Amino acid sequence: MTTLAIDIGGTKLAAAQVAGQTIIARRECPTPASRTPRALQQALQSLIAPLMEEAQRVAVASTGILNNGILTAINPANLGGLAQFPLVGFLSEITHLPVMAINDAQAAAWAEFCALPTAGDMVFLTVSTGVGGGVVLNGKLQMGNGGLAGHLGHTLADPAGPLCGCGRRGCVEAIASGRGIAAQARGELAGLDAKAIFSLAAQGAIQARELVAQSAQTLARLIADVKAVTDCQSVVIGGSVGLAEGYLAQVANFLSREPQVYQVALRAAHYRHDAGLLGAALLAQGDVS
Ligand code: ADP
Ligand code: BMX
Ligand code: ZN
Repeated sequence: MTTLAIDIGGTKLAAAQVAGQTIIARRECPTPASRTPRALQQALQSLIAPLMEEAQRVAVASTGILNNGILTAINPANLGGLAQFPLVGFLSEITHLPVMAINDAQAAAWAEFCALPTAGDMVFLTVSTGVGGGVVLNGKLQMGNGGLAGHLGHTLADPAGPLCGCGRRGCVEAIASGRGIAAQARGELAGLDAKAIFSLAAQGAIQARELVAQSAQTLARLIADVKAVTDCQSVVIGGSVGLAEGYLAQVANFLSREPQVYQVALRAAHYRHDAGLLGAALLAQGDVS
């Protein structure tokens, strides 16, 4: 008996067969960009088909806000313009299994808390297509009344900064995320994605290094704010930008320049790129730690 775990991100869809805390099989494909749900439905259907055997339940970690099984984007640009999708209804229909779904960063926060439950209050931040967050206080994952809790990427970093897809100006996400980094690239870097910009930064390209540093500095300021709000004992970083070589060290360096009261233990996600998948599975299985 396994849990079919699905992670819907702004860049990639991942699915896995999970037994206990172990991933037995895993598949991945790009997230389709379309304002209509059809493309996402088709991509999900073909992604999960080979993993359905023996599945007892479905657990989804998805970018966006999950409320009553409906996926709503706070930043529709991260889902190819798709703003609303009946996620749980669709997956129940095609799998005939019980389906639970929560926000991707909230799910990842739960997995990371379970990996180190003695670490105390914890905040997870994913720096990926967007910037997402999940908060675990007193051993409880905070989801909020309508699923919005932990959306730390949409706190203000710079009132004069770039417009965010959520409608606000200068959100952390608009500056620090993979999409945000790419959108700010100019000249010879224009049109490149964050992965390519990170490679050029590693080769010493000045603008690329500045974009990466600006992201890391923005994240460090967010972490200081998070410490002030939650007094958490640790902050865990995930996502492909967050886990990129050298990124966490830059964040730690910028954070160390803030006053002592804002200092907090920083670590990379124990489950790396699978934290969302595992967190959703653990929540669906009812595992507490
Ligand atoms: P998702 O947002 O779908 O969960 P990821 O966590 O992989 O997916 O984040 C996607 C973002 O990370 C994209 O902006 C991509 O360009 C960037 N990215 C992917 N790999 C790397 C890498 N090795 N270094 C830096 N950025 C990366
Ligand atoms: C956005 C928002 C969050 C999500 C975060 C990280 C949407 C579609 N998503 O802030 O709900 O947790 O991105 O998502 O509004 P990812 O795609 O980068 O993993
Ligand atoms: Zn925003």
